[in-house]
Amino acid sequence: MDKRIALITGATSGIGEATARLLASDNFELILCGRRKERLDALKVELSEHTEVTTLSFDVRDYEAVKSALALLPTRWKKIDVLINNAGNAHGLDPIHTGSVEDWDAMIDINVKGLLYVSREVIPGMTERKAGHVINIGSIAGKEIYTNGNVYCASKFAVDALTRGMRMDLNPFGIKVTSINPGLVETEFSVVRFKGDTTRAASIYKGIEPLRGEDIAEIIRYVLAAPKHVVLADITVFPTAQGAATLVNRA
Ligand code: NDP
Ligand code: 8X3
Repeated sequence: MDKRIALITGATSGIGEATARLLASDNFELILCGRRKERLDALKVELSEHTEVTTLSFDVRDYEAVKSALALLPTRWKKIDVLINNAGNAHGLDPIHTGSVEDWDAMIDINVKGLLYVSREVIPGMTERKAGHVINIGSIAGKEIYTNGNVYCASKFAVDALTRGMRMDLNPFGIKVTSINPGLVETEFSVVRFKGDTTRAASIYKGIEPLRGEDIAEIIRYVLAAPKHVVLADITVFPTAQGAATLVNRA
């Protein structure tokens, strides 16, 4: 069977990086994206032992950069079978009346507009070929709202709406659309949310065994292995210690 081409945004860390590692050993060639070029280069060297890898370094907030990076892909890489919209982060955890406008812009621009920009450049190839699979990484924050989660939750509720909209719009083309909505996954996520405060970041996972990027990668592998007539539409996944966005059973 021909290898499928998967484009992963946010492949420099966490869920995206773990997914790149896992898919490299499956039947996939990889387009790895992120801003940190040195990490992309290192991952390319590592994974090239298993499969063909190319990298694209751009900021998903910059539509012109997204457009030109994808336009400059060599023809053989343009037939993208799987788009994994994973790039995203929370910035801050503040009440609505004191939140930072800069943080709000980052979350809306990266998690919502960035996902749209990449999708706009990749999906037309899929509709033309009448084939493809889009996997959007949402969050439990796109299903439930928690105190001080306000704008991050809004951005992930938007991802949920966009995923459902995509599934409808792309239905005539036989394109699969999946959303995966994790609870607590220990990655660089909380370090970014708390602006480098590693102690506060670690406290989020204290007394529990959180999910790891690898757990989400395994789910992505499973989703991609489904037969042609099967699509896993919407998956929510928690660590066993978590019962809802804010219900965590700590030791
Ligand atoms: P990480 O911080 O470990 O990874 C985030 C990734 O997104 C990095 O590769 C980063 O790459 C990329 N990224 C961030 N901003 C931009 C940007 N402006 N342009 C391009 N790429 C960007 O976090 P996770 O792996 O945990 O997060 C991945 C996804 O999972 C996110 O959408 C997050 O919202 C979601 N999620 C995470 C959960 C968790 O608990 N960790 C739970 C539920 C959902 P670089 O900095 O190199 O650009
Ligand atoms: C990340 C999970 O609970 O921090 O999306 O919002 S949470």
